[in-house]
Amino acid sequence: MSRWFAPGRINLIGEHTDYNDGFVLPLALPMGCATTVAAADARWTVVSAQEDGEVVVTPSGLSGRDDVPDWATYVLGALWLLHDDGVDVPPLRIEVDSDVPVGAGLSSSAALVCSVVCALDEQLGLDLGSDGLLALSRRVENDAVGAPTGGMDQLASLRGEAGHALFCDMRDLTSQSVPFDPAAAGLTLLVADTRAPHRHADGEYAARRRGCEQAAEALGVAALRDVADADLDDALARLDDEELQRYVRHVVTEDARVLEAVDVLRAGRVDDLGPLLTASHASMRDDFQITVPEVDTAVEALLGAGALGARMTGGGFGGCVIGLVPQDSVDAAGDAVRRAFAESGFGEPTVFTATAAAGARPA
Ligand code: GAF
Repeated sequence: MSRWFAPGRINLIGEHTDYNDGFVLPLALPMGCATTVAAADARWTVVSAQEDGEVVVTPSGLSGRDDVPDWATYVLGALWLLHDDGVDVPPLRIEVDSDVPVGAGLSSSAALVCSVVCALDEQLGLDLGSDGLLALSRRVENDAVGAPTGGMDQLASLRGEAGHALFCDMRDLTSQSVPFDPAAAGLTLLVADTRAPHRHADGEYAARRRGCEQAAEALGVAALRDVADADLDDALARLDDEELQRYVRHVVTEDARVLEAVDVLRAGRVDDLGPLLTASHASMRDDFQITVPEVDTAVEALLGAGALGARMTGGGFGGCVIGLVPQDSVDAAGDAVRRAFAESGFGEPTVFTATAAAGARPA
């Protein structure tokens, strides 16, 4: 039997830059998914503490993609891909239990997939290593589930380090831990889960990705990461399409903000992160156009209550907002978000504090 835990994540900064071969700066959360894998007789059974019933797959289902509920594809996907790769996957019972809220932009899916992949790696003696675990986790989401995501979430979940953010170069998939200790600067990372229903999030995500790829092609570069911040105006002048111009401006300036954020954290100037977070939000709202009224309201409320900076985190169209808040303003900031939501007629948000925790580990 093997049992692994893998965390959800918050992205501090660097949104929709991962699939543009760019830079991201996420951190692993204390919350996550624990997966237990044990040998079984004849069949493959998947059980979730958060779902009713069991999903049972017979040998034909291992290659034939039986009709299974959506959540179970995040688990069975790893088995299907290993089977396709020629790995002899023996019958197993897989139990998953997660405390990452679904649809909040905190990567419940990466926590689930990465904990399953790590537990399978140990149980089956696959010895995938760090790069192999990342590659298989990404394939589960991209190929088995069919979500065209960019790999940041799995990297953060697998490689996060307590007390650190993870600076990732999404072109070569290298990562470096960068100290992130807001408490030492008298600050708290506050999270407001807007619980806004994701509106068309999947289709809009795919559309942004396609737009970025079109822009890169029009500019004659492999990916938008190859447009230097200093060349942004030239690049924009070479594009006719107003929408693509906005996408390029977001991605190029966001990559530059990630690099600056890494510099300020390495220099121990956590408070200087604030303006970068707020600028990132403005870019997501005005240029990439992936925010919704709930997240904009939460950001304004946090800033109005004294946050040094605030932004939506994750893929967008709902989900969570993060704020860098002085420790003595934490209660007031939470109250401000709840009040603003009540005044706007939105549902009640959930507000909590977050720290940077370790990535996937045996549980
Ligand atoms: C989602 C995706 F899964 C990530 O790959 C990333 O693109 C993110 O949205 C936006 O930065 O979490």
